[in-house]
Amino acid sequence: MSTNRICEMLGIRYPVIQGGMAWVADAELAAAVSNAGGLGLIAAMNSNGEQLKEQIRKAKTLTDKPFGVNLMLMSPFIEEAVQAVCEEGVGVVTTGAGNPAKYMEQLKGAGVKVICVVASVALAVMAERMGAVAVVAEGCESGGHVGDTTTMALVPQVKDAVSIPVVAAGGIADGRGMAAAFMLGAEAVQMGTRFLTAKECNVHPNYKEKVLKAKDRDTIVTGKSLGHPVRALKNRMTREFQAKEQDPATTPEELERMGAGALRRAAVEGDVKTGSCMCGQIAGLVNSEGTCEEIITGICRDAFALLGKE
Ligand code: TUI
Repeated sequence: MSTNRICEMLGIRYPVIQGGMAWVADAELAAAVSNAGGLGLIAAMNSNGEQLKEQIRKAKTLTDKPFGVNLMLMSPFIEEAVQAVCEEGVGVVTTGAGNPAKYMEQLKGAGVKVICVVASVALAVMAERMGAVAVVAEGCESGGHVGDTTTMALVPQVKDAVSIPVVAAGGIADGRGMAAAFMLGAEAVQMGTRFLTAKECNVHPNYKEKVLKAKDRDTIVTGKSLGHPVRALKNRMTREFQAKEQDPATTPEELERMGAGALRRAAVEGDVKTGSCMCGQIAGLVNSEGTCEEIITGICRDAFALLGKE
């Protein structure tokens, strides 16, 4: 298997990073991805400092391989999460849903490698200047909080704008997608939706089943009017949210209230009708469960065969 800058800097075997899925990516998923040779991530999103430390310690008991934490910059607990990551000696973080400028010095000072998830060339350039070791160029095919540029258009433009390695995300779930990403200049891929259906993923079974059954046009982006567009599977929640969003009488506060707790409702409680089942457009291609090891080795084998690499 050929290696590259991402594998070398992160100490991983395969250039595959797991998406930092809020309410989904726990210590067990992160450890399973890392044990399979990728980079597993614990989502800090919903955890305060103590809860995050617990997950980090748990992951350390489940794997001796490198793993990281995803910092969701809109989290109410972001300061505590950054502190916890520094104190626990986590080797790498990915940051998303904002500009991590405020936390860069603290993280770098504690020896944490920072990989910024970006949806634009401008933020990628800023990330490199701030000392990020890599960027994840995340296209709007992704699930969850999205920008508005596709992976196909974003990855090569980010690649040309920075010298640090680029990781492609959004719409990738098999060897063809990974090979295409490499042709666009990426040195690794980040996948969320593919790992949502992993055997080791503890998302509620109702949510997993909905992703496995989804077809190509089953996702929708809502929340643009609030400034944080989110891609999720169409259901009663997205229909009602969309109707409210189009109604001029609706206040932003009303929409925020509708959105609050919706991801937890789907991912933890399994309410896939009134909850938010965030997932990417590639869900239509994801039709079977598999272990993290099967997912990672299968995708890399197919991608490297297509690319003519060992
Ligand atoms: O962050 C993500 N994906 C996410 S976060 C999330 S949790 C959530 N729940 C409810 C509402 C909103 C979020 C679910 N999925 N991906 C990384 C990502 N970052 N995508 C887009 C961006 C982004 C967008 C704007 C990064 C920076 C940015 O602006 C930066 C600036 O200049 O302030």
